Amino acid sequence: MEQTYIMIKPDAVQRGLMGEIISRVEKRGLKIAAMRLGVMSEESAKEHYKEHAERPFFASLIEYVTSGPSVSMVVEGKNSIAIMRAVNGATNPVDALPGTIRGDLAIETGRNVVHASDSTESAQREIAIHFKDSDIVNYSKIDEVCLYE
Ligand code: YYY
Ligand code: MG
Repeated sequence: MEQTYIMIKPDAVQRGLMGEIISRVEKRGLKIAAMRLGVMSEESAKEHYKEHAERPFFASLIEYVTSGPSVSMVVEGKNSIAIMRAVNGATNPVDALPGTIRGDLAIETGRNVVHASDSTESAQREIAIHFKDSDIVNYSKIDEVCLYE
């Protein structure tokens, strides 16, 4: 099954939104295969966001995602990468539709509460930054017989 990397960013942890966000992932039918709360190291944050290294917002982005505890998850399911991008909504919450996490819970791009990998390559790269193979749990959930044709 396809895996994607999800981060509940530090602003969402501070605002008490972990449960709300995890609940949306679960209700959609996706499976959490790994999950950890911790303060992301600067090294991991810079590696994670290296595609943006030359952008003007890079320094503030790294400061933000390392500013306090965040939650890292590996989320699994058919088309989980595209589904979680849609669940999160547009990068700028102004453009994010109601019903999406950012469209319901965020105001500004620099405090947009969640991250989700944008492609298969990104997902594999990001999972490898934040998790060891042995952190990822392979298990079945009873609802899979109802979720999948
Ligand atoms: O993948 P996604 O998070 O939706 O957006 P990206 O374009 O990859 O940007 C990563 C991250 O950088 C974004 O979630 C917030 C921050 N950011 C910013 O602070 N200001 C911008 N103009 C663009 C992105
Ligand atoms: Mg991105």
